[in-house]
Amino acid sequence: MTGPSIAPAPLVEANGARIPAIGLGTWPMKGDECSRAVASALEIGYRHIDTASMYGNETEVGEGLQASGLDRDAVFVTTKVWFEDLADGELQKSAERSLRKLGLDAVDLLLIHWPDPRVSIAESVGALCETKRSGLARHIGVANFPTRLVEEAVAAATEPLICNQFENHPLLDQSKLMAACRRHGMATVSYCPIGKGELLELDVITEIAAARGRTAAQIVLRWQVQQPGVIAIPKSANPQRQAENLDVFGFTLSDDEMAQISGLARSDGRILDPAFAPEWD
Ligand code: 1BO
Repeated sequence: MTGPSIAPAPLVEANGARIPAIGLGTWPMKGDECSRAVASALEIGYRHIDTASMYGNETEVGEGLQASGLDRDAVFVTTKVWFEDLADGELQKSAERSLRKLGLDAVDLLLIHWPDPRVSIAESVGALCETKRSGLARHIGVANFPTRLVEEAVAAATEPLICNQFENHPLLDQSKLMAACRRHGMATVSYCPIGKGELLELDVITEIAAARGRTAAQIVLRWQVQQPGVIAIPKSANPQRQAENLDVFGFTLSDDEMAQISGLARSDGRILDPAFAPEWD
């Protein structure tokens, strides 16, 4: 492997962890498309890959990691436990299955993918903490937890929770949830970070992009990572798009541009709201 073509993303510090501010999201990639996407992202300069047991692509993520030839410690790997596996004992088994598929001894970050009201936070977070103590995961955190459940999870945790991963983009106001995570020293990881295609066609975005000679997606990703403690995991299988998505650290948006982009939030901005989702903020 030659050196990366784009400088790796800066690290975000959160409760003892250091996480690259841009990662490759792998949902819903599968099969060869996924292993090739992971390998090309790592070649370009990504050092953070996000998967989940539910995505059905952990084996291919592992193949991409292997193909990169990078040292294990050079790449931050996240996986997640599906909400049907949160009982004590089941959660730990899910983590072990994920490690076998990924071909790793430990993941850098293990997340509860969605809360499940049928399993108490004390039980699921207790089991999650156990995976850290037993060495299956170097760090732990949650995903799709609204503020109320973040507070419960932090109170129940005996190991630091380093992040909450949730849908976050300019069309959805997540300021309350982000503030709660920051109060607890947690990073926030934005999935669907560039929202729907429609966002990239709004005048606010296209005008800033034209003025700065950047793509619309780069403007939105820059808005993400310019906020304290925010990490974004855009998905792309296209090497050129992957490179653009990582190349967002060589310019800064003004306070006015940041405010204009935040001002795009609207009440119907949420993209992903499955039947099993919790009551959102
Ligand atoms: C239902 C899976 C959402 C992305 O993690």
